[in-house]
Amino acid sequence: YEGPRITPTSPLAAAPVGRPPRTVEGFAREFLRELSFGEGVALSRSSRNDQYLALSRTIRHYLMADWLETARRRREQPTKMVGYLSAEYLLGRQMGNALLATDLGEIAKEALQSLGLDLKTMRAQEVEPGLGNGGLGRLAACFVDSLATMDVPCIGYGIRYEYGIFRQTFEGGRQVEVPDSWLHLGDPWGFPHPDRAVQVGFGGRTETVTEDGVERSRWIPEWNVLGVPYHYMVPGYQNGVVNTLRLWSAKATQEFDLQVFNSGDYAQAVRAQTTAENISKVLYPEDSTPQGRELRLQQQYFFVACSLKDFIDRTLEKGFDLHRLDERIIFQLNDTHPVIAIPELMRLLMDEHGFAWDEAWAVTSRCFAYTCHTLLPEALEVWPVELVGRLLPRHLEIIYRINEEFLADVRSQFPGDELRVRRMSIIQDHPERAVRMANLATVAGVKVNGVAELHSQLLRDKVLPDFSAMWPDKFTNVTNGITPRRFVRLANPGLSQLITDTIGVGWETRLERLEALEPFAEDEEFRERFRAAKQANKDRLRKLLVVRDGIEIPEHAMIDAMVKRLHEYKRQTLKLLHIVSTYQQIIDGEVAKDDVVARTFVFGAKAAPGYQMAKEIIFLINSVAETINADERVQGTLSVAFPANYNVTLANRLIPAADLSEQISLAGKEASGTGNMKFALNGALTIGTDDGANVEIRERVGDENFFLFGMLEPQVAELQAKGYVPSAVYEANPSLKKAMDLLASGHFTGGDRGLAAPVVDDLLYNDRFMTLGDFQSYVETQARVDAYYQDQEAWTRSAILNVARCGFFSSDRSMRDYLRRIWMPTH
Ligand code: 8GP
Repeated sequence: YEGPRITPTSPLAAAPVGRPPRTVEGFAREFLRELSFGEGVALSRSSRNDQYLALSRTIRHYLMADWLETARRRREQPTKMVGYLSAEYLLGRQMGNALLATDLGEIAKEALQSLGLDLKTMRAQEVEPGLGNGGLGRLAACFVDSLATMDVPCIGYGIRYEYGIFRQTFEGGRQVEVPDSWLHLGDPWGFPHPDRAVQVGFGGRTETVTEDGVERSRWIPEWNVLGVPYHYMVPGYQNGVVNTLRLWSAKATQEFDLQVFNSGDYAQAVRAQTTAENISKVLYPEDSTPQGRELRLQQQYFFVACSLKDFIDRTLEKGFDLHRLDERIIFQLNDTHPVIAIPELMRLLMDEHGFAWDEAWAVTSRCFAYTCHTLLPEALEVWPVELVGRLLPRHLEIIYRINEEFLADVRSQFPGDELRVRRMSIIQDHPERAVRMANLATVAGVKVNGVAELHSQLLRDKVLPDFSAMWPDKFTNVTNGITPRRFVRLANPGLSQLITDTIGVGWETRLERLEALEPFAEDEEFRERFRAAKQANKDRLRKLLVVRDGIEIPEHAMIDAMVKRLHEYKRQTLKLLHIVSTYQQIIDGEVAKDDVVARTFVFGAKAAPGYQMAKEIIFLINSVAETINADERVQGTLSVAFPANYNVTLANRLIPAADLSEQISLAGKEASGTGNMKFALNGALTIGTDDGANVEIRERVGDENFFLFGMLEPQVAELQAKGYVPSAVYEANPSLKKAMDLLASGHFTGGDRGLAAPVVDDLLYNDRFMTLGDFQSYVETQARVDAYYQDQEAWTRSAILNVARCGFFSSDRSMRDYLRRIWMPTH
């Protein structure tokens, strides 16, 4: 070795890996080195998975120096950080994103080619980490991407579930869930740090002790688990910044094992281990519904306890005065799942750092902010007092005290208003005594935000009206956004190239620059290229669906896509009724097949395993798909594709290919939606209700470039109050009646009427989300869609304007809003 002498303080020791060479040859060499030294195989003997793992590690090397450097910079100049607390991160595949962030795509491709390998094949080997359910989890992934890209100090805290969201398969048209063992073939993007494990207690009791003449409560937990952190890189977009996502994995403590082992009960020892490790075993596959299971509360407490300890003991500089904690951190609570962090911080400050109650509360009430993601009252988490007391007795005491002091404030501000006190209490009495997590978050949070303008308004007026009356300034809005890196640049290379050719580089981090595309909507040649990019995306999708699902779709039909979790409020059934109605009109000769615009309806949707009605709807969609696709009378005009297991990877292929985006929830029910933004930014037109972020999309793209239909939220509320009778709507509307009757007739279910009945009967006699009430408006608007689509120049013009005018929906802008309105308002 000829270089300088290495000492513990030399720069080489701070970042011993240096930077691998950014050349094709250098990359190939790094890769081969990883293959032999990392995987222990020669290229000639390596499997595809060996190659995938070695390639991932090679790409990692290129990020490593930046990661260490970012961490060093943040340590040496500590500033206020964002601690994003989220039980879900729906990350999607990592490799493509890492290649984009490092700008190594071309180099990697050529290097692999020189070795006779193919980058695409390699990328396809990756199992996406599906550590989230849907929009809420994907939003967290977009936010950490944006924060890294903007060089904002952030740690994303969450859970490293061993099994993510289930893999969906269909058997006889019905959803069957298969475990998602995403770690099976290795986790090349995760860095385990078992040495930095932290211990978390559960159960037991509290006792009162007197210390220095002061009475204090103390928690004596009954059992403990270890939280082992796994670090994942969060690279900014080509800016040399790499932030950290810290996901916790549960492990049994040694002491616990030993105790039981020593008692001679081997089987019991192994069971104990299982109990502990079950905590991070599996993601709850629920979306917009609470899942009141003990294990879920364990998960929630487990990851926030690990995270707070990690921040206070490891991340914060030694000796920092915890009275000023809010100068170093703001914990953003992604929905109510991490809200138990509030009493946990109180406990840490009082029981472990000797703070008095008032001191601890002064700090705690400055360190948290809360984002609500729903409008469905049944989706607001409540935890039975009995359960909280059994699992977290000290926290229950703290919650009671917070509530006591809070209610005293309410009484002094609203004397004599005991009904209000009962509504606002953190503890509910009926139907069972339980902790209302949203109330706790609102009481303790510096800010409470909704995720789109309309949602934030309804949150103030309908979900938490008493709180907004008491603290009007606490409530704010931050409209959601999506990362343009993954959802435009990576997902849509054709359109991205066209944009760069037209307006130059840099739009990926300054998405409002897309505005510069606007004049090109009038440029015929540009429109032609725009259409060509869309057609190329459709071709890619068509090929993928054949290989992935054995589904064939026609080459030139309009792609009409509805992809999102299956939920009644989202109204996949409304889409289904439109399809059935169109089909019925053709087969009954009411319209000529050739007069109908050819469409491929694409669905993607997982149902929560316990959500029976959602599963019935999936079955019915598949039944309709099978019948229509086999019916010669509509061949070439109507087809329905429902690829199983819609996930981030499929979204990246499907969204860029779509012409029409279906955002058809009942007004006032979809908090925001983010798929709506992804579609618009990829040049699909939206047919949508006046709901969630649709409202803001329409405001920006203009009425002429958006197909609005359906009741507005106040009309929904009015009809609800008046009494909504779906069967009367059915009776009064002949085309609706025909579609419903056909659906009920057994035509799509092999003659068995019973199979369609659960869905049909619910629509007729219940229809909580007024599907039938919006049917007429929907089909009329779909007729306008058809007419407009026939004028391809006009359609393309509108599609271009959608892209040009939706720069606002970058998650970078969301992050700027959070920074200004919530995290660092004084900056
Ligand atoms: C979702 C909303 O349904 C969706 O409109 C929004 O775009 C997304 O969050 C991101 O903000 N909400 C949920 O998934 C949700 O509320 N889940 C928790 C209640 C369990």
